[in-house]
Amino acid sequence: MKKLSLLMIALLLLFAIVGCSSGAAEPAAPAEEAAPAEEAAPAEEAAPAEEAAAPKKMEDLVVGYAQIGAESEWRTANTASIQSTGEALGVDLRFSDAQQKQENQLSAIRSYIAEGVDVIGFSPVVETGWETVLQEAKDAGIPVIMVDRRADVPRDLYATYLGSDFVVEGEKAGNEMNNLLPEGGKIVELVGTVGSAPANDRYSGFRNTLNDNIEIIDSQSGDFTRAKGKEVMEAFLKKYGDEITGLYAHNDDMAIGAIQAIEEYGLKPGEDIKIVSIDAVRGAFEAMIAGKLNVTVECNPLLGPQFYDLALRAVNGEELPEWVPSEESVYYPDNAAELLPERQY
Ligand code: GZL
Repeated sequence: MKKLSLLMIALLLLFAIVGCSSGAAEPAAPAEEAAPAEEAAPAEEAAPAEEAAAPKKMEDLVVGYAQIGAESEWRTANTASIQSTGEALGVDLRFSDAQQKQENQLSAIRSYIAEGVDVIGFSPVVETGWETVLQEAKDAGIPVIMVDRRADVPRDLYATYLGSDFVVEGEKAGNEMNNLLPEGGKIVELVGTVGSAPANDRYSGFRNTLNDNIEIIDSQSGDFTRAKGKEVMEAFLKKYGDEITGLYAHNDDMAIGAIQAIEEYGLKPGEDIKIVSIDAVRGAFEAMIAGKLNVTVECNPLLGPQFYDLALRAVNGEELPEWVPSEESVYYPDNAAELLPERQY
């Protein structure tokens, strides 16, 4: 009996020990000794800081170019320079012709922003109305280069302006008119596209240097085209006739149109009416050779090489000068025939 009791007690003790351990939450097994910290793996070599992106090469460039239109020989040469240079350099060029309408240039620039091009080039048809779209380009991180004409916008909205000094061109034209009319005279003026930088600046530059004995009796816009230049000159001749002794045209295309009107009226262009114009396109050289134009002040349209050089530098983060002026000269009839064969536009 005694043995039975002892067995019973042992069994009871055994259950007591086992029961505690089964019902109660397992005591957390003594935390495993944390494995001795592994030799902390050396911190991952910090990934090298983002490799600074390699500078883009010319053949990587995606360029959006919003051209004004095809209003003149000068513009045709300017477009050819932008397109042919881009092709030669292997650039991906997206090019648009706005037909001289600002709304078309604005939508072209917005399409380039949406496409995410690397850089935008454009020749603003007029000086105002560009701040909003250029802010959109800046917000998108796309540098903008103004080519040929400049817009009236804050400096932080464009990388640089590549183009002529139109005031100087006008001043050169005024000096040439003084030389052609030393005794003074009455002249008319064919103004470029209203509101455009070349029209505004050639207008004021001309008046900076014109002698007081020369009177500008009328001034109208011919919108830089031959057709409109002829039309306005016909109206001037109808109104003033042979009172007119000189013509200042803001570009050669309007001068060539005016030459046709003067001949149809019965006067001799270059003799009865002295003519000074600007651009120095091939048509002007041909008119000088024919004795119908007295002077043309050069305005260089061959801006393609400089544009792409500046575009690549802007895309690669270089700070560019506010203005990169183009080099220009003045041409006369005496060597026009000799120079014509080498003229590129
Ligand atoms: C000048 C350019 C002018 C030309 C015109 O840089 O913008 O526009 O003088 C052209 O012939 O149409």
